[in-house]
Amino acid sequence: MEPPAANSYDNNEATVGVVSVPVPSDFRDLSLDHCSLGALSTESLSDPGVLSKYQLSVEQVDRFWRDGYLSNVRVLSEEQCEKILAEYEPFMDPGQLHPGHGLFYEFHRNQSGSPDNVLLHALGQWRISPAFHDLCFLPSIAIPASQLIHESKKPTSIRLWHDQLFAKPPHHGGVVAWHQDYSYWTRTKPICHMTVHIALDDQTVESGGLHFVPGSHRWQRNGMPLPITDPKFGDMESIFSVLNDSEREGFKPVPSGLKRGEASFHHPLTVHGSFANKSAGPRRSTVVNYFADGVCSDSDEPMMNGVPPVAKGEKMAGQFFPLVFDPSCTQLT
Ligand SMILES: O=C(O)CCC(=O)C(=O)O
Repeated sequence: MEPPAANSYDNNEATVGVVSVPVPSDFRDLSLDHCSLGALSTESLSDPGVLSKYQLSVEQVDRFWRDGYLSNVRVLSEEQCEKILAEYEPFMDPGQLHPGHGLFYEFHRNQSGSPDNVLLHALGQWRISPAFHDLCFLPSIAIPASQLIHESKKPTSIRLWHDQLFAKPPHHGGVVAWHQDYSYWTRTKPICHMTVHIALDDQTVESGGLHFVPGSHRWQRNGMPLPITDPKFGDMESIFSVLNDSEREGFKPVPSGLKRGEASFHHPLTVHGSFANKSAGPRRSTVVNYFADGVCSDSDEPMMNGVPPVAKGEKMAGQFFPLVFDPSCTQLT
């Protein structure tokens, strides 16, 4: 077997799930800023020209609701990818802890715990980095998310839930076991959520690109998702322990085929996952998760590390769940 390449993802000692690093008092927590800072774009979500530039077609919206996902939507220019990657690099380097590191909701330098299967996974970079902050408010992402999030297929107000980083190093980048996102989100309801997965490198089967199981957004257990089968994300096959016969038969994953700067949008129940990165290049991506305005808390526990609880039954809102886009204030139909 080829020896794993030495690189910055590998320091298992630096694995921190719950982050408890102090943040300097003069470091600005960007969760206080509920609109674009101009780090990636000057386009405004209320400009009719911007709306028509990014609005999805009826055919794309129908395809999303038929398959449970829509892939290959261009959301970033090459220049925007470069800006994001410049702010991504310090997060991957254990030698230089970012001053805002303590604001991550979670930071796993290697979620699997195995040096042969390395997956950097973090939540909350929007609080720390202007480019990642602005990604959550970017018209090319927020407008399609608003169009796709509600089964009525009508544009709907969206709030930020959280963001995520997924990075796999060359040659020994880890797998992400098949899962439904809402299995991790049952502390909020009803199910009206959206995941936007943004590729910062071309994704191929060899590089561990994202795959979707078409139609699996209909797989439920009495209105609830499938159970979590591997919290460390390392065991691809674990989901089969909870699938019924017809789900096993319908389990036909399709590669997303994302190119750098493209996004896929997927339903919170769509089963997805990715294989190991065996290629010579890194496979870096970032994710923005939204829910529809009106989604409520279903738990009195804190929603994320460092985030105060939202009382059960209360609407999700406030500093950590900003309103990103309200189509009723625009001409989006
Ligand atoms: O990067 C991956 O392969 C997994 C990403 C994922 O789970 C997601 O985008 O929801």
